[in-house]
Amino acid sequence: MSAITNHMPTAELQALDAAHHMHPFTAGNELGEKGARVITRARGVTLTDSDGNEILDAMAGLWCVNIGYGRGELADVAARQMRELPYYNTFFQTTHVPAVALSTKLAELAPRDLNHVFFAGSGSEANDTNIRMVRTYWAMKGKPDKSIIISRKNAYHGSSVGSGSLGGMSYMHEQGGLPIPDVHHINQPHWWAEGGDMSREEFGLARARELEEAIEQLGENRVAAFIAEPIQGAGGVVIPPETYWPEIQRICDKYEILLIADEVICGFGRTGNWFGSQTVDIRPDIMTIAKGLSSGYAPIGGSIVRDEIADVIGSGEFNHGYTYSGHPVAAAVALENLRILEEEKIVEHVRDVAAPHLEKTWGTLADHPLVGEARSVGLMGTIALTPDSERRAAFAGDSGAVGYICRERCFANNLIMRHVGDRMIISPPLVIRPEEIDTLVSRAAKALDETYDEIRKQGIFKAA
Ligand code: PXG
Repeated sequence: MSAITNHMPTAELQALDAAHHMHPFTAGNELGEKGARVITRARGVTLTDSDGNEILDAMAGLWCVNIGYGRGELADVAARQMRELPYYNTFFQTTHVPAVALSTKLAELAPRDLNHVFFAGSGSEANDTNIRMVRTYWAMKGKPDKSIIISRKNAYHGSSVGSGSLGGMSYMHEQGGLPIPDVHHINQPHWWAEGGDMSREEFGLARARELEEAIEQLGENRVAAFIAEPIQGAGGVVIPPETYWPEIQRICDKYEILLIADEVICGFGRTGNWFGSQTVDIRPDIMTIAKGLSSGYAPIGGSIVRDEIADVIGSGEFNHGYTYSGHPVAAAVALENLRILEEEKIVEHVRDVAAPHLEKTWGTLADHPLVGEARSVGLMGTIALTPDSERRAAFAGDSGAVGYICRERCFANNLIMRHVGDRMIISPPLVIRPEEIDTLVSRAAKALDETYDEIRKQGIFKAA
């Protein structure tokens, strides 16, 4: 059976979409005026839209389609599982085969004594679990005052009330009464934008030490945990200086603060190891997972938890869970995804083939007159657009105006690349081949040329 290809004309779909479908992070009036891009099919790293355009998806959907599109094995597994047992829950001392198999597999893949999995339906839900779990852990150890979670500005940890509070996006806090109490944000290790005259190394240490200052100021007896992504994704692929993470680990150890690594983007091969924590060499107490866990073929997330924390939490009843925690179809799909990642050596492909090739070719974009830096780790890439790379200057106009133009030029060249402010970012499917990386980089270069021409024409190629 093939996918549904027979659909209404694009304009009709767009009109109905604008009339009835409320989109995340999209201004409603823009939808009405321009219409949404309708994606109908996908294979490998390539999307097809309702007008038949073939687009290279350099974002892997939303950082999640790690094994690429169109893997029929996952569809087969889902159909088989739906026939066998479409749903059962994992509450009140019940379980089912997919949840058993997936938690066992994750315990095997995760480093050290991260051997226990609490399932959720998404990364947001998993981070909400983490908030309640770390606070409950300390309360059960007789330290109920340890409830503050330290996070970072410009972090993204989800969109629910809890996870959105952990996140450091001020424009999200402005809507809906966030953050919840006892969440504290420190600065991010974003040297390009905020490093001033410091070297990368000095700046990395200075930003890590803000954690120590915050703990001392808030009181060690009040702080439960620190949460961070090994490499910030949605914040603009912020690759921290080498000095940052070792110092953070030292501080967490010294004050016995739990370290939560949000692996929702970095996990499952994105950085060239199974987990981003291995790439930056840290020892988290909890890892948040989602996205690449199922390559986005089914919604599933979770928290992978160390033995000691699971023992403490398990010594009583944790009054927490979701109807779809460990959903059998999603779990079976995730398990099949992990089989493919492992058997086809996709993480090794990232580490040994794709990431070195991307680093070399993506790096050449740094020579473009609009680009200040072009960096990548694994298959996460970032470029800073700037009118003056020497000074690492921002543009004079609104932040993000140039990035938006560049994103539109990417679309016009059949490339999906995101902008975060005036930073362009990529996170392609992990199965991308070297020749596809060449296509990606040459389309990006063309989009940069067109952006450069456009902003000079508009007279906005000016430093702040
Ligand atoms: N943690 C991290 C690090 C994420 O990137 C979440 C948690 C939340 O996961 P769910 O499954 O609840 O969405 C995310 C999600 C973007 C973008 O614009 C990024 C995410 C989601 C939507 C958009 O880059 N990341």
